[in-house]
Amino acid sequence: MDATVLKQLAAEKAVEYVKNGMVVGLGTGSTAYWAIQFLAKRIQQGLSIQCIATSTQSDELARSLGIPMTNFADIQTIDITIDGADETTSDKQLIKGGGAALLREKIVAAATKFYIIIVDENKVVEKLGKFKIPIEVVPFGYEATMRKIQQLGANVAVRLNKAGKILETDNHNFIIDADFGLIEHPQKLHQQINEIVGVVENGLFINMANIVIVAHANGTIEVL
Ligand code: ABF
Repeated sequence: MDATVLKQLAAEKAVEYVKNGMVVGLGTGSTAYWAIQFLAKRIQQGLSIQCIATSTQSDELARSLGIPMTNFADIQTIDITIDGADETTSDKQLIKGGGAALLREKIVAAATKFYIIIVDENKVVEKLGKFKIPIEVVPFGYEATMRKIQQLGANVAVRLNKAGKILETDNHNFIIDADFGLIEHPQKLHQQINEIVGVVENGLFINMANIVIVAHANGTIEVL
C-alpha cells in the first residue's frame, strides 16, 4: 500500500478518539498532517474542539483549515494529542524530532492526558537508535555542548537547512543529530543527555505514549 495511504489510515483511526469539547494537540510531520486534515473535516461536520499546535508549520496549516486554536494561557490540560514519530518500539518508546519540532512536541505531550502516536509499520523497531537522536541545544556554545554529547559516545552533527546554514528551530535553537548506535537503555541515555549544560531537550520520548497506532502495508491497523 502507498505510504500516504498508510499515514491516512493511522491518522483516521486516531481522530476517532477525539470527542466534542476536547482540547487537542496537533503533531508535526507528514503523518500528523493527515490527522489535522481529518480533524478539519470533522469540524466542518460539527465537531467542537480547540487545538494547540506543536510547530508553526502545523499551526499555520490548522489555521488555514479553519481549526479553532488555543494556547497554554487559556487551557490547563490537553485531552488528546496526535503526533508522529521517527521510531517506536513495541513498548511505545519513541524517537521523535526528525522534523525539528521535538521541544514543542514534548511540552505538548507532557501536558496531554492521552498521547496518541501514529506511524506506518516501517517506524516500528526492535531497539531505538537506527534513527539518530535529535537534540535541541541553545546556540551559544553549541560547539562545546556538541563535544559533551560526543563524549557520551555519539557521532554528532549540527543540523543544516536546505541552504547549508545551521537550521534554527521554532524556538531559535539548534539541533544536534546524535548517532549513539542501537540504544540498550533509552531511559538512562535520555537522562544523561538532558544533564548536559546547553541541552534544552532531546528526541527520546520515554513512557509518554499512551497508544501507538500502526498502519500495516496489508491495510490492517494495530494499536500498541
Ligand atoms: C514529528 O513526526 C517528529 O517528531 C517526527 O520526526 C515526525 C515523523 O514525521 P513523519 O510522520 O513525516 O514520518 O512528530
